[in-house]
Amino acid sequence: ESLDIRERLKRAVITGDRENIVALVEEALDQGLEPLQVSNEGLLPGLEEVGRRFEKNLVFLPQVMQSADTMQAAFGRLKEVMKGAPAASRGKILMATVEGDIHDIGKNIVCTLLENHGFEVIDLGKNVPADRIVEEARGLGVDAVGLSALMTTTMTEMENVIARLKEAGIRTFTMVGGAVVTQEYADEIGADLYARDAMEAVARIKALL
Ligand code: HCB
Repeated sequence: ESLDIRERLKRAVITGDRENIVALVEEALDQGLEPLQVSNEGLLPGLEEVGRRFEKNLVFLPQVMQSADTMQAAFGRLKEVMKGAPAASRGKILMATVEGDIHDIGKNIVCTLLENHGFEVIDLGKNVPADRIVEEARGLGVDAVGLSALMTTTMTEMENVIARLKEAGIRTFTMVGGAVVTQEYADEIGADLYARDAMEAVARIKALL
């Protein structure tokens, strides 16, 4: 294969080549790419292309799922490599994809990067009811709650969660993100932070805590 490893990673995500993705990730790391480069220059462009093809009806849901699976496998490996975060915690962050939404690839990346920068992350997963988020935020005494939503139909649930946290008198910062979310929307629903991507999430949380 003479193709650049980034291009091969991208293609593997597009075709949903779960079998070979971990080997490709290792090859990229062996070539000296940083884990974030593997993600940002190989894997994510692949998933973006899948998203474009899905919008144009060129690929269908099973293929998107296969690509998503491939991404998750790749991230499983990257996460291992990125381990070794500083021992002292910079703060406790609760993360969740809101109720009704099962998109979690982006949230998982945010979790990994936060951990990598020394934050303690409690990941509640996807499709998490507001009740549970409020309960856990209260019980754990977290510094920030990061919410993720990828659909216009579910981003409104973030507004609900933020309102519920306030009602419950829980003093914590709130962060929102996910493909459809914008700074304007974050302001509108009273979120303290908006992050366009995982890097920005880390930078903004660091600036706040
Ligand atoms: Co899905 N899906 N999907 N999908 N899907 C989208 C999101 C659409 C935009 C595709 C489209 O139609 N154009 C669309 C939503 C349209 C809309 O509302 N505007 C859509 C739809 C409609 C659906 C279904 C309803 C399809 C159906 O069943 N007919 C269904 C919904 C199921 C449900 O949730 N109830 C569905 C299902 C799926 C899967 C399961 C096949 C799969 C998800 C697998 C998984 O996540 N485990 C999937 C995928 C993969 C996508 C696309 C192709 C990619 C999403 C993704 O992972 N992007 C997406 C197309 C697109 O987004 N253009 C499509 C990559 C990540 C890294 O980006 O934005 O999530 P991100 O995260 C970034 C960033 O936003 C930020 O940091 C991350 C890293 O930099 N960030 C945060 C994210 N969360 C944050 C939280 C914070 O607090 C701070 C920062």
